[in-house]
Amino acid sequence: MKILRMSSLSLFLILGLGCKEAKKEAGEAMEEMEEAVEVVKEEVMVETIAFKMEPKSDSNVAGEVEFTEKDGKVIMKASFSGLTPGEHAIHIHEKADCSSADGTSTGGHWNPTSEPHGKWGASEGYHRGDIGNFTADSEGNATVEFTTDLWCLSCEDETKNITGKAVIVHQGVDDFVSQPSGAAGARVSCTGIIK
Ligand SMILES: [Cu+2]
Ligand SMILES: [Zn+2]
Repeated sequence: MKILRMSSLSLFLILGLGCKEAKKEAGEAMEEMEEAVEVVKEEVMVETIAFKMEPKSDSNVAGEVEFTEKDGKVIMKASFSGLTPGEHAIHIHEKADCSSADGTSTGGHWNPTSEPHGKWGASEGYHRGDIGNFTADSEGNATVEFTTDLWCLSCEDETKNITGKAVIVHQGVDDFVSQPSGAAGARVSCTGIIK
C-alpha cells in the first residue's frame, strides 16, 4: 500500500546584487540596476513515499517504510513489529513484486553495478541494495534509519533509482560474505517501492 505525502520548502533567490558599485558610477546606471533587481520565488517539492510492509513466509512481521529524497540524498525510515528479538537483515531486492508467499518473487538483491554481495561501503564492493542488519528489541520491534546519496527516487540513473524495487526483511542475519545474498534466511516481510 502506498501513502503519498508532499511538503514544500520555499527558496528565495535575490538577483541583481552589486548595486553599490553602480551607484558610484552614475545615477542613471543605478536606475537601470534597480529595474533589474527582482525576487524570484521557487517552490522546491520534497516528496515522501511510504509503504506498508506485509508479512511473508508465515511470519507476523509488519511495518512501514518511507523514503524521502532531499538535497541529492534518499532518507529511508522504517519501523517493524512482530520480529524475533535480535538481528535481522534488510535489503533492496530487484523487483517490486511481493506476490509470492515466501517473497522470492522480488528476485535477488538489487545490484545495478554488478558487484559482489557485501557490507555497505566495503572496498571489496557491495550491492546497492545491501542495507545491512538491524536489531529488534525484546518485544520484536525495531526502527531502521538509512541515508545515502547512491539512491534516488524515479531519476534517470538506473544505478541509483530504487523505484520499481522491493524492500525485504529477513529472518536471519546478513554475514556480508556469503554469495550472492549474505545467507540471511527466509524473507519475512516485503513491500514494493512503487511511484
Ligand atoms: Cu534480502
Ligand atoms: Zn547483496
